[in-house]
Amino acid sequence: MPVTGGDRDRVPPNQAVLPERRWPVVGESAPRPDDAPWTVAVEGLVAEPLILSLDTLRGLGQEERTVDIHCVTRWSKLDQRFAGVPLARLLDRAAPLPEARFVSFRARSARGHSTSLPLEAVRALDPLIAFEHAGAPLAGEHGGPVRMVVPGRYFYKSVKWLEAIELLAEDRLGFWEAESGYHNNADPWAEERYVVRNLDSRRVRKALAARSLAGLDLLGVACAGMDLAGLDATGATLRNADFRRARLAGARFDGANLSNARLTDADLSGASFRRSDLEGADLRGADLRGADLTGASLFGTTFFPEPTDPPGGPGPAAIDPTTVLPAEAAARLSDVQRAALAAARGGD
Ligand SMILES: Nc1nc2c(c(=O)[nH]1)N[C@H]1C(S)=C(S)[C@@H](COP(=O)(O)O)O[C@H]1N2
Ligand SMILES: [Mo]
Repeated sequence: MPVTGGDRDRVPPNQAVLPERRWPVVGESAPRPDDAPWTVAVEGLVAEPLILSLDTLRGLGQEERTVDIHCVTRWSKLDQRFAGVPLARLLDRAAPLPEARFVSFRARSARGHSTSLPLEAVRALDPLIAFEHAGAPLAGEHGGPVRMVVPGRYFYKSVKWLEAIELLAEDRLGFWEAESGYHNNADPWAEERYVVRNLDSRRVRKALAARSLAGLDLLGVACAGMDLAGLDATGATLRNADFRRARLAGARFDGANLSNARLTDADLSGASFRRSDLEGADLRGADLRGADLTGASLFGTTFFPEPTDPPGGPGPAAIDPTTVLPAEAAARLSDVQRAALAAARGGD
């Protein structure tokens, strides 16, 4: 999707705008099967706890909002039209107690999915309890009948299938924040994607010197420009790692988690990525000749420049007939990436 000059300022760093008709389903894709009528509760530190049917909730008065959504896996959609009830209206009714400082949003989902925000941020961001998108009821996979839409934060702060809103004195980390190290503040303009663990930097340096990261959990490890040819990173957790321009010829990343890792302009010739997670990873300009991506998860992976890239960025990855990239893996790529891949390989 070409982005005009004015729109570019509306796309946070390292996000790409999806074509209008594409809206990926991220995370859970259906609510918990449950015969009970759908209600939304406001509970915890409030003067007036509420349990509302969806009709009652709608009756509080719906508004339309145009919101830009930004997923942590690097896609954005601008100007999305949602309709629903401003959360502020519900909070006014429930009357949070003075000690309430956080809001936890819980989903009617099998794993009890949740996320949280400081009450102050909720007041500033003015989220919507949404029933409609683009003039139609929200699709079930996108959180219908009712979801949160929180502008100004990565989309993981917007729970699908809203069931309860709980006011708390202390924060309670949400599902992705607790399980997957997603950043609790989630500001896309500050790229608050993942929490970088407090690494024991000596241990990391030793592991890198020995070129063995196998099985280690090194969120956000910084390896830009390093010579790590032959690295063994089998089964390592390397989300958000920075391997830009690194020399990684013959490296083994089998079964590793490299989601959102930066591998631009890296030498990955002969490297092995079998069954690795490369979701949201950036491989533009990387040398992938002789690399093996069998069974890799490539949702949102970038190998080729996108029309939305600023000028002067990395070029296309070097992919040739010696690159093993089976059709099942390529099927998860975006249309733009898949077309460029087919062209690079002479149309297969
Ligand atoms: N209940 C529930 N809500 C959720 C999630 C989830 O897994 N379960 N994933 C979050 C994430 S990471 C994103 S990007 C958006 C995705 O919404 P979509 O599937 O409508 O694109 O929902 C958020 N809300
Ligand atoms: Mo997300």
